[in-house]
Amino acid sequence: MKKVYTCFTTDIIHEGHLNIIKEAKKLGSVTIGALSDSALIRYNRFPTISMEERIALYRSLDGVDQVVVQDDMTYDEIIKTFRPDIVIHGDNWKEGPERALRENCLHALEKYGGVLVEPSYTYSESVSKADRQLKEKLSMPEYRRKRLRQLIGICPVVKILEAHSGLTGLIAEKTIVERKGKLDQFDGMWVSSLCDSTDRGKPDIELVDMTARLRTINDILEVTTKPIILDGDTGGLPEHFVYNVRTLERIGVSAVIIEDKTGLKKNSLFGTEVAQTQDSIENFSAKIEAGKRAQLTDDFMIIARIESLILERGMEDALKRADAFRRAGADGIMIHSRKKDPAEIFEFCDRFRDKDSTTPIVVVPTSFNSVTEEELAGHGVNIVIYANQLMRAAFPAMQKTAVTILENHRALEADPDLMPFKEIITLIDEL
Ligand code: SPV
Ligand code: MG
Repeated sequence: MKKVYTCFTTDIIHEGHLNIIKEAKKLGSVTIGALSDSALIRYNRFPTISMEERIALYRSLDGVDQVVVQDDMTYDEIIKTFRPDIVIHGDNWKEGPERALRENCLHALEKYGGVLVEPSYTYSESVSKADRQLKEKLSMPEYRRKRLRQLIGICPVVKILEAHSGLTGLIAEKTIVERKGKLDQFDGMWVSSLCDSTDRGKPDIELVDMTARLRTINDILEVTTKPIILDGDTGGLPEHFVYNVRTLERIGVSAVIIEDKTGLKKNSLFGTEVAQTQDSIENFSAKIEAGKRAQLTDDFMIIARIESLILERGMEDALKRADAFRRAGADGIMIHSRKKDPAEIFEFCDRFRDKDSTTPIVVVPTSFNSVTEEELAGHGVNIVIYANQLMRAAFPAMQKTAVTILENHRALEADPDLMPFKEIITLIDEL
């Protein structure tokens, strides 16, 4: 009896999976690899059921002889240990970033003469419906909201990209790259006050009110499934903040980050060039406490952002505040800096981690952008937010196009820089 192996990355079994098992069964005894959570979220989507439930689900299928765990999305390790005679996979992985996994699999099989069999991928109404149902489930508030905490538990570093519209949300949701033979994608979205304001042509001074911010969030919620972190500015009055916590929690936002400033807030990247007032430890702690009391689920996170380094109040002040805000109930600490060199961020993280090994640390490497996610994780950082790069990419591109059309009295010269609309709309799901 030949050993036939396939890897499943799904929470829902549809016709396509059953077809793979049917084809596999014709060739020998069938083993299914259940991809681990950490590999699954980089490769595909966040699981809606646990690893144990996925294993039980695959085991219950007719024709399956055994289920094993595949720890990594690449195949070399599992192939080396399990030595299947045949690996079976739908032919859809011949295209796009998944090609790298196929090559890795072929290479591992080649070493001992194993064979890859690739039946045609099943494209059908029921397969696409199952896919839509899974996405729908992932986008529901009760699933989406808790996902940030789950990701912190699974990933060495959670990667968040700024989104300020449905379209930028789709970019954060769907962009997948192949790097060093593995696939990678963002884990969630940051709704930045700077970009949400800029997109409306307004300054980042808490002028765009919560009603407008909620409209942006809703546009993103409508078309995505990944978790959202809201930049909540100062959180406003504690009496208002508590209502906003409830609203955000209800609609499925995972976290709000509020910064310890008061009065007229200006963007942190201005630093001390503009007048900005830091809130007192007592006031800001009281705001965090009020927010935590208002919260009804265990999922939602209120993250305290410390502006001491931005405002040049020193490391000791930053650490003292981190300790106080944590004691007030903050679920995480964001430390911000506008230095090019990440040294002060590293020092803060190391010293904070000496005393507290668990509270999540969040950073926004806009100024200290040469630092890698791996380096930050090495200093205990849990969440990295790319806070404004999409907006900064779009603005000069749009401006250049406007200039080119004006200069030429026609659009032809701008065309080489433009994406055909046909390509843009491939990002947009149709029902
Ligand atoms: C934002 O994105 O609005 C932020 C981060 O608050 S920063 O602009 O770096 O202050
Ligand atoms: Mg902001």
